[in-house]
Amino acid sequence: MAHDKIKRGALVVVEGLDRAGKSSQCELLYRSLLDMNYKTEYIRFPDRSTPIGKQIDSYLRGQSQLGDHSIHLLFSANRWEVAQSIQDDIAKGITVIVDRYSYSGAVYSAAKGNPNLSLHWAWQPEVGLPRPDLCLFLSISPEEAAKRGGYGVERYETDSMQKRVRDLFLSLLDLPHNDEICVIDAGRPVDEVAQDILEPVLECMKNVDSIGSLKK
Ligand code: T5A
Ligand code: NA
Repeated sequence: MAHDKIKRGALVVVEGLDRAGKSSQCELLYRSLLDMNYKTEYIRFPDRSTPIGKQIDSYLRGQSQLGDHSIHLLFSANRWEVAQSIQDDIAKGITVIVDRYSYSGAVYSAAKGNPNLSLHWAWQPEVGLPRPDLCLFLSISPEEAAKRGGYGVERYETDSMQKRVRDLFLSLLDLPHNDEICVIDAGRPVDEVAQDILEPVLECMKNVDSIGSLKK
């Protein structure tokens, strides 16, 4: 008797600007999928718990200094640390929800304005990581973001940096090979945004085939 092949889980990434509500929506999506009896996991980047993650955390808090290229490669290494376990979980049928991924990685570093750190350069260490089946981009206007409270004390939480990050994110969305990106209007109440997210995720979970990797 032939055994049914286990249907693999989906890799679902949630991206967007600071305060767009990524972590809130990841949490809600995670609970909704569990309630529907799907095997699900929720991870986030940076993962501040690993030795590399601790260096990133210290840098973001302004407690240590690192060159733009070095910190960039640490953010990427922090994803490579779990790349295999993401692949393994997906193969076991677990849908993995990821709070920020390679898109944040490339955009934030390129937004620093270092002439030797272009968006193209910033993308290269991401090449080969598991390719998301779906990337939900939570879009929010600067006015809506401002209503959600002031920026904290972490590096990158300044108006000028956020404006450059927004422009670079928008330029990534225009790239033709980024067809897995779904733009969500995140400037609405939490529950409305959550409803809009669930449908494309369930659709994506039905249609997964072999897992790809991020391309140049
Ligand atoms: N970074 C990250 C890099 O430079 N390179 C990388 O490779 C990666 C992965 C830390 C920094 O690191 C940079 C990007 C960041 O600058 P982080 O730890 O993900 O990254 O950042 P956080 O500060 O945790 O997350 P954000 O500020 O981006 O916030 P979220 O997750 O988008 O928003 P959330 O859900 O925490 O909500 C923010 C506030 O808004 C409210 C919430 O209650 C909360 O108070 N809110 C809403 N209010 C009204 N309506 C809604 N719909 C709301 N949704 C949430
Ligand atoms: Na967050």
